[in-house]
Amino acid sequence: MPQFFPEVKMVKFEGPKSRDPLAFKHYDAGEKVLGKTMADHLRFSVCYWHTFKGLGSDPFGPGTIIRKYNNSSDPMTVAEMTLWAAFEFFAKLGVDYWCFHDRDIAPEGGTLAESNKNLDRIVKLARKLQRDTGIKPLWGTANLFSNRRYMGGAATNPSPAVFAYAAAQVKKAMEVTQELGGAGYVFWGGREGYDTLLNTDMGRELDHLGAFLHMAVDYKKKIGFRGQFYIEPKPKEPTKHQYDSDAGACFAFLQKYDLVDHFKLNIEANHGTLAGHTFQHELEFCVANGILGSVDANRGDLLVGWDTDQFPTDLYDCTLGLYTLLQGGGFRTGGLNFDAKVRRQSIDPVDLFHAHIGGMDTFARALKIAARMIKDGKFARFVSQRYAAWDTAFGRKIAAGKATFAEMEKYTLTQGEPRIQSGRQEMLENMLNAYIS
Ligand code: XLS
Ligand code: CA
Ligand code: CA
Repeated sequence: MPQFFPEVKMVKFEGPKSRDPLAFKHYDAGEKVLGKTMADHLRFSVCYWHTFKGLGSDPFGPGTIIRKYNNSSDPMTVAEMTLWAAFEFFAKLGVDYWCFHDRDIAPEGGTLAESNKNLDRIVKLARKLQRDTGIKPLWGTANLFSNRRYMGGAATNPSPAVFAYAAAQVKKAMEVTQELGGAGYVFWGGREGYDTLLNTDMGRELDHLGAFLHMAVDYKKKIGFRGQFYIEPKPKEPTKHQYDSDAGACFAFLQKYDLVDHFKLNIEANHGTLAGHTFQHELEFCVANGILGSVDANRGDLLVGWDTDQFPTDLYDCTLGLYTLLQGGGFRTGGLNFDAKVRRQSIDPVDLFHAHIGGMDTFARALKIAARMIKDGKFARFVSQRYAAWDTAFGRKIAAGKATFAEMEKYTLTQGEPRIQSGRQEMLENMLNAYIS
């Protein structure tokens, strides 16, 4: 096989003093942090769609990036070459996981049967490359948003025939993910939303989405797929409003349709900020409600304000995210998947390495900082002191749901004005900066 990244050898850990841009300064896979290796905490994954299929197109122009593995007029040859390139990249970077959509790895054929045949051929090669390298899917998924049949959504399409096509596609994508030993399967609501309510029956569409996910749960049981199901929130883009708009909306949906036992969430940082939240907020909501699953690691751009999917380099945000994640027990089936793309002027293959090395080093630093914050326990102590009065007999009775309004009135009439305390936000922020510097 030709080498697609000959200019890069295996990426190694050289420590913070290294000046080699193609070496890790902070990510040392085997280093133990809070009793677990960095690799086991962070579970890095490379995404197929941006890293190997993204060629830098934007609404103003076509792609700028030319890749050697695209150099054939036969789509199946391109698919095979791309897979070889991908596994060379995963191995050189030293990640254990990858993520894919069905249509990223194999081209769509003229019929569903043809598409499935293409997929089977590529999956056979993927199994061989996985065996050679030991790399596995963190999760798989189906692309239910690119083909024009899905313009009005997939599970929420006004046509049951489109619903059926989408279900058939997910059925196959689940089988393939299982065959490759995937640790999970993601449902991101591609075009499950609306552009105008003038043509949309929202209640009906939500019911259909619930039915679709129940069919997936049933099929999972039927084939014995043991991977974790995830829903990935996003508030808008491509539709004006996506039904799975944020972690809160997903949780309400899962509860209403009795799906909460079968799904966790895949939180993407840039989707959180598009929803008007922070990355940490979305994770904190998941921890508080027992639905923390996996993470799509990236960042947006404050000034562009769109789903720019940039590589995560913001140490502050990553530290706060990991602080919450570690307190929530860390990843089980999930991991940090770089759902991020290089900018369209970053046209060289080596730019893909710079991007991933930067993201991995940022999270490795963040992990060490968050671990120190947890070990020292200063923030946790502050929070538990702030709520200490809830641990008294009076507080516990209210929290247990055993108190009444009349008792509250009696208490207030006898105790008078409550004593209030400072939230100490600035002190805490200074403390955080001291950890980060
Ligand atoms: C798009 C989403 C998508 C999902 C997988 O915004 O991030 O890539 O992660 O379908
Ligand atoms: Ca994503
Ligand atoms: Ca995104």
